[in-house]
Amino acid sequence: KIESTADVPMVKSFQSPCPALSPYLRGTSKLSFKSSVTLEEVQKENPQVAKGRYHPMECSALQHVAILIPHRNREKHLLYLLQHLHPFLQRQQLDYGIYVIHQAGNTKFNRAKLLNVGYLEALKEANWDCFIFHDVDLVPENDFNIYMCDTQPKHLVVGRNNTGYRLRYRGYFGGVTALTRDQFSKVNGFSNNYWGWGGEDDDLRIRVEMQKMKVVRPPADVARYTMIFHNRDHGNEENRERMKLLRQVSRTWKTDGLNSCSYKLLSMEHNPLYVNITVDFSMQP
Ligand code: UD2
Ligand code: MN
Repeated sequence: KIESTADVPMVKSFQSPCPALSPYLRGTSKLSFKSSVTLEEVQKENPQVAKGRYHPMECSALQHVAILIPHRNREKHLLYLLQHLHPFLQRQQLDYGIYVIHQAGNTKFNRAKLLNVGYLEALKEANWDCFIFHDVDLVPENDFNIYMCDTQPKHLVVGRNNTGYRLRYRGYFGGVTALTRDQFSKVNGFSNNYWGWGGEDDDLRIRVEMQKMKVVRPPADVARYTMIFHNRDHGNEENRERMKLLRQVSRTWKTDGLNSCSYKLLSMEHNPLYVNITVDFSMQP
């Protein structure tokens, strides 16, 4: 009988935490998009990814990060993004999972509500620390733009190619943002009431500021993205209600958000490179 186990490590396979800055980072890379790329090719390039998830072998990652991508009818953009994002996140030594939240049917697109669904569903299968809310058409150019959460909500897009890499306006919070599980739940997530293009990102910023949190951004030379060219999608026409909605946030945020997000989950498929969540919002007003 062993009297004392004090000197015996409890877990044999204990790994030390990954370094604060990954040794695999390269800085800026020249992005190229090959229109002939196929899902099979991207899968072959990423044999270490299974069911959309990856974790470093050499150390224990500092955060568990879920990447949430709202999607409908942008298959090619999704392929380009997966092709670039998987190696990018692996160079950052993250424990991550990619979720694509697909809106079924032809009802008006609702980016914010899709992201609420992604948050709620992803937390049902893993204990994520950090959520990255990510447009399908934005590809990060510099891997020093770290996909981890901060002590404050983080906006990862300072600039992009088609706007001269400059911040579009003060308070701009669109494109790609990173909030911890607690930061996002504190603001009750996104509003569910923005149908069509625009406003939902400003609404989230207002929620963040109302909780006395402050948006932080990486340096401009790091927070750079290429937006794959596109026109406005059918079913995502400009939301003319958005200014009105934005004036009401202080009255509505408590009852409109994660706690009121109703949807019909049609399927949840674990593909090799991402988890695909398909939802139906058509019964919504
Ligand atoms: C800007 C913001 C975006 C959002 C939007 C207003 C930037 C870089 N991005 O994007 O975050 O606030 O304005 O709503 O400032 N989508 C589909 N299928 C569709 C429609 C949209 O998949 O039919 C998804 C897709 O992930 C896309 C995102 O929604 O990237 C935003 O839509 P967009 O790219 O048409 O809007 P954009 O570029 O003006
Ligand atoms: Mn876009």
